[in-house]
Amino acid sequence: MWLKEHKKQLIISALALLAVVAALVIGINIGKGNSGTNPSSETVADSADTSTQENKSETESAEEVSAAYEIRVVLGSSWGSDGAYGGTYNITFINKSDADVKEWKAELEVPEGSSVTDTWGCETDIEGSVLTVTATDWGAAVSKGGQIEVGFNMNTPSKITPEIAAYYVDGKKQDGTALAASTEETTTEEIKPEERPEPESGTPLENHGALQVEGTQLVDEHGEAYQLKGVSTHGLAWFPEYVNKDAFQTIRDDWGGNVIRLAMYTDESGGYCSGGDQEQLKTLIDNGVNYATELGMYVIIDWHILHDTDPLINQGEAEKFFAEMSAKYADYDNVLYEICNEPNGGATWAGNVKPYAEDIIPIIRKNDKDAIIIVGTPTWSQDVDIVADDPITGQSNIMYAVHFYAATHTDNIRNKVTYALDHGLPVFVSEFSLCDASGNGANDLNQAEKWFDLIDSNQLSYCSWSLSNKAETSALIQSGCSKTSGWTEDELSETGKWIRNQIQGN
Ligand code: DCB
Repeated sequence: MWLKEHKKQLIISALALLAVVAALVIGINIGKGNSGTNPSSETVADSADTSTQENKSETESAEEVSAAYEIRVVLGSSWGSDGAYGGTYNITFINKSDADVKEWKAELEVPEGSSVTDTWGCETDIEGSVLTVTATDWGAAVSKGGQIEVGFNMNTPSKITPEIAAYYVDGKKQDGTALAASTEETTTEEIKPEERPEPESGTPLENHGALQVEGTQLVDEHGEAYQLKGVSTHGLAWFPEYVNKDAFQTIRDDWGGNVIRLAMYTDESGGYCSGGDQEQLKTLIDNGVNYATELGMYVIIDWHILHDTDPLINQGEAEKFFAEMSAKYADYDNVLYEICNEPNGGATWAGNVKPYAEDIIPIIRKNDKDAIIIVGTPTWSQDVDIVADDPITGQSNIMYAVHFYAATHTDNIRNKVTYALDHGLPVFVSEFSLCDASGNGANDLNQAEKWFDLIDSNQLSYCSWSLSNKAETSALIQSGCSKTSGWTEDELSETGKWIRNQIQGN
């Protein structure tokens, strides 16, 4: 009985083995048919072979892919509490392959009800619990061996670091995401002062050289994103004493600043076009540029329109002024030009500011081919959204001013900035303070924090109004202090202390 069963099993096994061998032989034959001449088997063989090839190349590229690209999601600073978290998320895409990447996107798992508030270098879309992050503008292309960091601010019901569910490179879904994706969390609180990197040796200018605009980002001579952080003088005619080398050095060495803005009013009393001593004003600018240059700092020459509302009103003087300045400082890598501080009143972008800029920019470019030129925007340099829909074309290294006074300008102006950045407009916060739009009144530090979340997450450059001891909230120096450099913390105003802290990165 047992033997009989055993025999039966043996026969079955033998038959199975035969079947396998037969299948293999057929398989080989089909394979052969591909390279052979039998037309009837060719179609079968072709498709069999193609699918094998496809499978093979898919497996191969999957292996290659997990080594070829790497994506990391890092939660930077986060805020809020149970029920409503906000966080800054940065996504680094590393191209380890030997081909340039034109575009990439990632799908992240997020809790339902999450919403993205700001983005940089990418666009986002949330459907249910899938957040699609599509790299755009300067974030999209990653040359071989290169890497790029894009990011966004997101509100979530709970504190999370999202997992990457899938990612795509040049339209092709990539495998090995689990391998490639890694998440880590850093919080600003965790970085203790003693763990901060040593300040770089050498001056800002020695280390970063001539600046350029790439996409919406200001970058240094090495192509690295670079943030200018510093202060604006008050009106040069009114507070000339702060244009001194020690003052600038205090801003550089004690505050950690790398830029000074020289504000020259055009139409207020003592203004360049309203009876001011033009030679004296130009000497102050020249001194300021030279001190900044000796200290290896960047310096902005600001044509501070305000009372004159429309830059076209003093256009003739502006043409002469910028022709002269750009000829004088053509070889200075650290000089930036701000051509109209704050258009306001009835000055529109299309009718006034843009035509003015299109007149002045070529005048500067004739002498200085590549300096950064900052163009003011309507409504006291707030309407960067309007400009984003109609930017100046055919020019490089152009940025657009956005100014804010935190106690007056809140979400709606921040939304304009986000809109502008999303639409590829490079913005520069060339003037701001923490108080109201008059430069006085109480500071709104809560709003100021919100502004700095936006500024720092987008690496925007900024200059704080104003380096003076005027008895107004925005003055950085206590009104009772007559020192013009080397201020102790006690000699700074509330604004001064807050801004110094901010520039220092605390
Ligand atoms: C800007 C100007 C700047 C002005 C500050 C604060 O103006 F670019 O020149 O500075 O913001 O208002 C102030 C000084 C005062 C000085 C006065 C001369 O702090 O010491 O006496 O300039 O006029 C803005 C910015 C925004 C708005 C309005 C003004 N706004 N503005 O949104 O309404 O009318 O000056």
